[in-house]
Amino acid sequence: MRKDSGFDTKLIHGGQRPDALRSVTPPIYQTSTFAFRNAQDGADCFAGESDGFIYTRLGNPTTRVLEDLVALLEGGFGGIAVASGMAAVTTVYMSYLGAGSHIVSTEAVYGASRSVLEKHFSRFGVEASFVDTSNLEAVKAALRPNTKLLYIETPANPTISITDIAACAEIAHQRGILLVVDNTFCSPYLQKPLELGADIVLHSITKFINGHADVVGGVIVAKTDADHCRMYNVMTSMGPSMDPHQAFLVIRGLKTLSLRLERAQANAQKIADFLEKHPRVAWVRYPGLASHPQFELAQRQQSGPGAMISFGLKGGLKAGKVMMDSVQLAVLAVSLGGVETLIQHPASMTHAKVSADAKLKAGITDDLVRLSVGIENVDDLIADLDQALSRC
Ligand code: LCS
Repeated sequence: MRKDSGFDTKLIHGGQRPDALRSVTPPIYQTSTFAFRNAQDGADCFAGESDGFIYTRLGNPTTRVLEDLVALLEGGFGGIAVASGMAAVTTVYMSYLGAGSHIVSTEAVYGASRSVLEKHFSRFGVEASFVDTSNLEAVKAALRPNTKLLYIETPANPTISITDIAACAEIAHQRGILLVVDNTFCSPYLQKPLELGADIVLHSITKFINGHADVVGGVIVAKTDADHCRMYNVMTSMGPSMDPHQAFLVIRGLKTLSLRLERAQANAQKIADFLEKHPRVAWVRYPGLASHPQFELAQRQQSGPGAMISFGLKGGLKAGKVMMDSVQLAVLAVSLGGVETLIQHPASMTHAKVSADAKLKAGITDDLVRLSVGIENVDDLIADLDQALSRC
């Protein structure tokens, strides 16, 4: 494959390693450990003088294919595959935060990315501020001399608010700190944070990258060798490594990322248009609607609006509950980014552990219903939502 190949060519051929039996798909190296050729080979592997594999917590050939592939798609130095999206988030936190340090994060960040800082990292003396990172003045005002990371999630879960990655990179670099972007909602198909100036990008692989609601996983991609090395060392010491079978499934799911996302976002645009015109719907947040507060930024920063929609009903939470209980095709479940359409209520589900005050401040209102649009026939999805809305 040529270096300047297109995204889809990279998706199909990237990350491949030579295989002795010429296997077209990466074999599953379901082994915990690797035999050394001799004592010197073992010593060389441990000294880093040989690139042979040692032990699966430290690296595995199947997992390496996935790491190399995601790094290629994101345009980074190297990938680090881990057992869940939260393992990716906490590996980044563990690598750069310590007693007396501070992080500035998006106020509407995924619930656990926030609560792990508030409930657990705080026990080790880490401070965190959560601000509306779509407001650059608020970002600048929140930075302190001890701030080590600027961490943004864009679009944010579940408010779909959008943060200017390039502007945040400039702010972070002026202060000599790193910009981390959670790119879960877009995937590298729709957004390339490293090209926009970010230093680290991460994903819950559970979502669009795997895309089939059958694996939980995460990945981190660093722009530089030094940051990759620092986080790899933390990851292998703490041990949230990805299992090779899990990696195999993700590689298989990832191959169709462009096809899945194209279809899902075409469906999402039609559904967002439908919802916006519906008399029972109070508001809709979707980056493909001109009514989105950061519509222009989304057009500049993302190559498409994605497949995530948030909306509220005129009847508030009560009507939202009726709607969630009335859908017959959309599935009432958390998670997102799979081939099936999912509906959920963030205030009582994914963001239940965030305090009521913090939720309100972040715009995670009680009436907010979140839709992850899948690849079904859009007419069937709209008919399903329509019949559910008629009961609200
Ligand atoms: N980052 C974002 C933006 C997420 O949406 C999630 C999970 C994570 C990180 C953590 O990933 P995990 O450990 O679950 O792989 N978001 C979920 C959601 O909205 N519903 O269920 C999980």
